[in-house]
Amino acid sequence: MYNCSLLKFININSKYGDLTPIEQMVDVPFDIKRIYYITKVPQGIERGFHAHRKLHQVLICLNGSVKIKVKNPKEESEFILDNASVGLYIGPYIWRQMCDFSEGAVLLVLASDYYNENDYIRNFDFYMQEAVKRY
Ligand code: T46
Repeated sequence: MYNCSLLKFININSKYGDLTPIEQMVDVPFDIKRIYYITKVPQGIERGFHAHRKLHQVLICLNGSVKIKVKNPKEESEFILDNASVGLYIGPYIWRQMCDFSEGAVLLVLASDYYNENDYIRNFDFYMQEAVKRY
């Protein structure tokens, strides 16, 4: 899907456990300026319901699983993240929802910029008006 795709990272597995390195501009297609993580999401809760104008992000589920629903004016798709060495890249003008968080799910997000509420489009009708010009 345009501006949204799975990334497979290296998983260094040994008898001591697993290690996944992620380097900016090598494993993800941007410089990482911020990380945040989402935990303790109660059952049945959905998050997201917005798009970003400029932000690039990679979502990685470090523990448990979570479903990510994404759409643009022409396409929509769903991804289940349940592997700490797989990330979902989401670029600008992709509407996203996160749901079906399993108990204990940990969703790590790598972001290309600092937090800026002005970069969010949180109303779907406004999103469509802006996004349709870009697809
Ligand atoms: C996204 C998905 C995957 C901050 O103060 N700083 C931050 O860096 C972030 C990410 C959020 N916040 C505040 C803004 C809200 O008052 O934390 C509160 C919850 O944020 P929000 O409702 O946007 O959370 P989600 O889970 O719906 O969305 C988040 C990111 O905001 C968003 O960029 O793509 O995760």
